[in-house]
Amino acid sequence: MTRKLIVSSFVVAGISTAVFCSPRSSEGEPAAHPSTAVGQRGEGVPDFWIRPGFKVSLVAELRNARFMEFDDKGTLYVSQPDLGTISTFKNQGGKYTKIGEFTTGHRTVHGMHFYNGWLWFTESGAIFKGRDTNGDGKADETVTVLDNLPKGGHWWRPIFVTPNGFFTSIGDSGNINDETNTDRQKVWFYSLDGKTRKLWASGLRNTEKYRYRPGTTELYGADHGSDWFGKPIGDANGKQPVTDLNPPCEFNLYVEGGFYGHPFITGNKVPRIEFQNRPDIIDLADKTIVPAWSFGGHYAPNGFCFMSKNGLGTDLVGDALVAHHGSWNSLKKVGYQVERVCFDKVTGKPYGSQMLVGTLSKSGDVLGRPVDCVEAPDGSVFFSDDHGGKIYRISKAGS
Ligand SMILES: [Ca+2]
Ligand SMILES: [Ca+2]
Repeated sequence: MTRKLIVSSFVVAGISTAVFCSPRSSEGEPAAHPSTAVGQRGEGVPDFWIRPGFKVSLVAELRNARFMEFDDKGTLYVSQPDLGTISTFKNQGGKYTKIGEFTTGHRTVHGMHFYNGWLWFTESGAIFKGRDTNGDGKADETVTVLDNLPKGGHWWRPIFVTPNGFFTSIGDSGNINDETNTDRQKVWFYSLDGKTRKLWASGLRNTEKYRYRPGTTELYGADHGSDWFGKPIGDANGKQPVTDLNPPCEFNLYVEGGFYGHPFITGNKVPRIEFQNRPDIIDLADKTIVPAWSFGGHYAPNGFCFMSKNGLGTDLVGDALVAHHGSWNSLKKVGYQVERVCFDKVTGKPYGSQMLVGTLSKSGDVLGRPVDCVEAPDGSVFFSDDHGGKIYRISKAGS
């Protein structure tokens, strides 16, 4: 009984500490499509909500557009996991035209990172790197870096390469499984040849992309919160006041040796009710590193990018743009947006956030499901949409 009371007070504390800069509706969530003036909408862009001062343009169309990456020549790579293909695009007067398929036959292909002439990429159970030596958009050489990795569930997705090795991970095989003694729910740091590795961090649910904050070696990633938080105390399909707002999705700063709570502890050290009777639950909460920034529950943040250029204005340099895929386990559709996380230029920490582009219509229809954000060579930001099969550019209004 005492434990239950403790959990309840943690839940309340978790809700009250969430900070949103955008307007909030009476339900406690920021409005999905605020009835304010909107920014500029280019030709072919649906009825998105766009923050005044910004413009959204359609730059490419392709089915199942998931993660994106630019190389040093301005070639855009887009992974299409259902097709097993990475397609390549070139800028032709602002529109991106497909020039080829960098690789195909890699069903579930997902995260990518271009590093030192090679495009590294993942699929369920394996990591590869390939390179295009004659500029036709097709890989001329592909090397298997790792195979025989665990497959399935939240599969092997992210890759981030540094001079000393690469970060990668695999998430939970389901919702809240205790997979402490497996490769899952952990960030691994491998040597560049894939032969040795060390554990970097643990206690994540599903983080699909890692990047350093510009000018630092601070490793950031967005982690999905778990589902059905309130089920053990009576939330049921269709009536889920606890589950709808809990737990938060997380923007985490993954430090070496850090523990991030999952599956036992959520958000700001709130135990999952299923694990509250573990004798070590308070110790687990004690060692959990809380999110650097909390997103709304069920937003499902996938990819993100940090702004290193001035394309959206000097005040956004150093901020992150996060692509939220949007909810399924919430009665009201939430998420469905590209959100700016503002970083304090003095402390280097997040201090606020705001929706830049909302992808629900005024009547709540899904117009797009953002998957990834990437900074283009000109400093604008592209986001992918695997619902509509589109890639959009966010730029300054009037540009
Ligand atoms: Ca080639
Ligand atoms: Ca966590």
